[in-house]
Amino acid sequence: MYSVIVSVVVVAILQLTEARIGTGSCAKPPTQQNFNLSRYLGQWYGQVEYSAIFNVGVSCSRARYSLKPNGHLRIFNQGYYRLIDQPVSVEGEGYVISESNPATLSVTFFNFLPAAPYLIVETDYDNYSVVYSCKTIGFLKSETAWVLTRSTTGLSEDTLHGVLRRLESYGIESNHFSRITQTDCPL
Ligand SMILES: *[C@@H]1O[C@H](CO)[C@@H](O)[C@H](O)[C@H]1NC(C)=O
Ligand SMILES: CC(=O)N[C@H]1CO[C@H](CO)[C@@H](O)[C@@H]1O
Repeated sequence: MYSVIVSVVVVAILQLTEARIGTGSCAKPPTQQNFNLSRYLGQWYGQVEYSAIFNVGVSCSRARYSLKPNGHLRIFNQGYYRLIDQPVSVEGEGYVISESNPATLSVTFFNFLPAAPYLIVETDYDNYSVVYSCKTIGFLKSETAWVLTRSTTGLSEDTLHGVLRRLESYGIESNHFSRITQTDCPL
């Protein structure tokens, strides 16, 4: 029971710290055309992330996507918390809300936490993916975004800049991104 409470608290903190809290409305980026969930499955590594107000020193962020028997997406996120010198992992579930919009998922990590939209803005499946998640709570918004890559090396600087410029044009500010360390990962 104690460990359950600890992980719930850690996840709640993760959710708060991994998002930027701001005011105004969420960006409305386009999503990947003809999104194919099967091609999206497998291992991804975070290259950059919309950083939180608090820098809690997460490195080695990675996500593994697989299919559940019910057709929903199983999301397994891992990272390493330098601050507490501990690996942290959290499992969530996502599903496509409407088949007419296959790259828009609803994702939840614990039953008591509200589900958040999860938009796959663009992906080529083999190299990179851009994810945007934003939820408004009254006049506040909680917003986060990642560039995920299939390799720990990540995209080249030029390609990454191209991606961040496109995000900027959708109102997702590139100066809010910070780099995720993917070396010396004790996971
Ligand atoms: C999605 O990708 C899988 C695996 O590459 C492929 O077998 C399937 O035909 C694709 N589905 C569509 C609708 O393109
Ligand atoms: C632009 C780019 O890096 N493309 C690579 C994407 O991944 C495939 C499969 O690993 C490579 O063949 C491409 O060169």
